[in-house]
Amino acid sequence: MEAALTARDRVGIQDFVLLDAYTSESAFLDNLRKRFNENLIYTYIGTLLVSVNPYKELGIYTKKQMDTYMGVNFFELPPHLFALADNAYRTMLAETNNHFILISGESGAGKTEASKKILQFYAASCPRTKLLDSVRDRLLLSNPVLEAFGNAKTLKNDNSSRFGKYMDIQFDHQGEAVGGHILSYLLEKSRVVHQNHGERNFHIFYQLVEGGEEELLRWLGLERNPQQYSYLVQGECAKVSSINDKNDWKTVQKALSVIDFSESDIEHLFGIIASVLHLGNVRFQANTQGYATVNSSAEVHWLSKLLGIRAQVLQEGLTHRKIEARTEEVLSPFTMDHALYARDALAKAVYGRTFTWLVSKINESLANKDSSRKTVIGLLDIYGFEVFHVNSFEQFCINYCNEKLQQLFIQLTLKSEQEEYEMEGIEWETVPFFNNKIICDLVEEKHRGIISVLDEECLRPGEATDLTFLERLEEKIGGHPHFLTHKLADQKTRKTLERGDFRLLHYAGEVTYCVVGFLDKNNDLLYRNIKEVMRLSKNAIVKHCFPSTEPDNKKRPDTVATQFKSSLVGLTEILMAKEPWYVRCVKPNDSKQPGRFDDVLVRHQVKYLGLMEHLRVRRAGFAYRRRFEVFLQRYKALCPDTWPHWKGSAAEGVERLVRHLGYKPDEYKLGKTKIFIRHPRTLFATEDAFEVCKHKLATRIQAKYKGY
Ligand code: AD9
Ligand code: MG
Repeated sequence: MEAALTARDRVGIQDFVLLDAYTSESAFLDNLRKRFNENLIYTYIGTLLVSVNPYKELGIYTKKQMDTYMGVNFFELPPHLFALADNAYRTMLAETNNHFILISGESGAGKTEASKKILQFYAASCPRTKLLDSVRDRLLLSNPVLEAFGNAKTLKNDNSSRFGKYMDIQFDHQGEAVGGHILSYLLEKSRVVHQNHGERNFHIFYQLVEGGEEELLRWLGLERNPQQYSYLVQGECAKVSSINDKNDWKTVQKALSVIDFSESDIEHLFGIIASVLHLGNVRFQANTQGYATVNSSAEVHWLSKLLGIRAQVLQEGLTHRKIEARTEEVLSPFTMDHALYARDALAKAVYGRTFTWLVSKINESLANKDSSRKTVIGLLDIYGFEVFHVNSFEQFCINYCNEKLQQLFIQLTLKSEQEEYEMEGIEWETVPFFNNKIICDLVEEKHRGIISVLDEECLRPGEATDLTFLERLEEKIGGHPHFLTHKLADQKTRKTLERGDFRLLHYAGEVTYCVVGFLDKNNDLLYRNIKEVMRLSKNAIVKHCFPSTEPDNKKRPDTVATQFKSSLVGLTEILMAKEPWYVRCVKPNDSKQPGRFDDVLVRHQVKYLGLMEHLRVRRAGFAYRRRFEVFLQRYKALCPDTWPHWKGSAAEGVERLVRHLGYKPDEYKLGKTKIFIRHPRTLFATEDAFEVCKHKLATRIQAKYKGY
């Protein structure tokens, strides 16, 4: 007994629900720390998995580990990501419904790693046929490709996701992975042309320059030195010790060939990457009238070759815009500033559209041609909440996205769960929680939300500036408790805010945003004539990305923030139609170090992730619930009163059934339409009894027919 206690003391408790001092945040933290120090990074709150980033390889994701967790009841083995993945998978098969796994946490907390491990688990675990091995490989290899093009080193994470990703893994009725589909969300394009100090551009650029074969580089006109390229050196950290660009290049090459990219696709794809680098090195010179002319013949030569567009046409496109004079269109020359702006806008557009093309190409390769019914498990891995020294439009979008996911989590767990108890007439003492809907509304509400105000300012070209946007915000939402500016702040707080800043009190903490660039980035303007120039390209991908059917600038497309907002509404709808599973990732320290557990940092995350509230609801609530009809139908064979037919109401049938099974009064509650079961172990016992019963029945039927 003593030995057992010591062990428990050392490794903590596997499921917070079983923690004695469950209401204390300190006890929660102690348990998490204890486990972390023993390299036990996973802990449950019921079926929710809390994961703490170990920042080191733990050897817990081997094939052997996968086999151990396959098909085993959730609580029978130590907590693991694989247990959650396996449970979702088996529930999907048993109930023929769709599921999703929401992986959340701040930047660097381990979301992307978790999503990759889950995918690997599915690839390894489901039944294998030779034919479908290729689907499996493609699903797995889509990751390194998308990471190369969509991830980058930031100050928070050396492999930070700069796009949101939702991936459906499709399974047939036998549980075989038969296809997939990826949705991507708002790529941080501005990184292509600008990186903050200590950050890099997207990995693919460095991979190509460091790892590309001599012949390829010669063909692309590139030198094997990132320092040569203005788009690669602004962060002054082209080399990162944790990243091996050369090896990653090889992985991406292999992946591209497995995912059905043809030789010519690959040629065109790297033609584009090289073009972006050349474009970044294009310099301008002012002519006698002060207008910009291109002063980079070598770069233009390579751009012309790689894009298949005549040099003169390119130069004209880079230095002029078409404007409409009364009856005709005339070319208006750019000033120097304008030319640099237009060049960067083109680089961002080409890269951003190529990324979209890449996702659709991967989707073609993952598509399952068979139309028979499939069920899916969706994996959501987005960019985590982030706060830098200076925060801009990109952080605003990323943090807004995190607010939306927190809102979804609240809706699906804390809110709806408690409402359900009330609706079902089950006695319940409400657990209070912070509902971040107020912040979501502040950002997205029609007419008075921040995005609406921003869009309105974007409609006043020439008049509006980033600062007038700030003034409008002060006018419209000045009194909001989660919004603050220099002007609105009290004297003490004012010192922490610049005049061009606004501060949002997010669910995960305060973030001060600098308004510079908000209007431009939201407009994401690309002049019509440069689009027309791109349309002439002989590079098939570029041509595809700039179709002639594209609405021109006269019809205003939605702004970036509005498009993002709509895509998040779409995502929420997709998720709401599925059964949820949660992985909450926690970052143990800010220095990306193994073995360091920073109490203040972790406590803050435990708070804002709503883990204590979740625990309280779970502790007091019921882990499992099913409609009477469904429950009765599944287990009716376990009770002579209800087998084979039950004539009374489903509610009465369930009552008879559970009484026969010996459920204790505190183990379950009967609501108006559903039975609620407090602990999973009660249900597991019933499920085990059902398996035995099924087996007996089958044997009896076999014996009966043997006689004939
Ligand atoms: V961001 O929001 O995309 O910036 P993520 O995705 O949450 O962030 P990521 O999964 O990329 O973080 O993890 C950051 C780094 O932590 C990884 O590159 C690994 O070095 C490290 N990590 C994360 N999870 C694990 C793990 N389970 N085992 C070992 C890990 N190392
Ligand atoms: Mg990530």
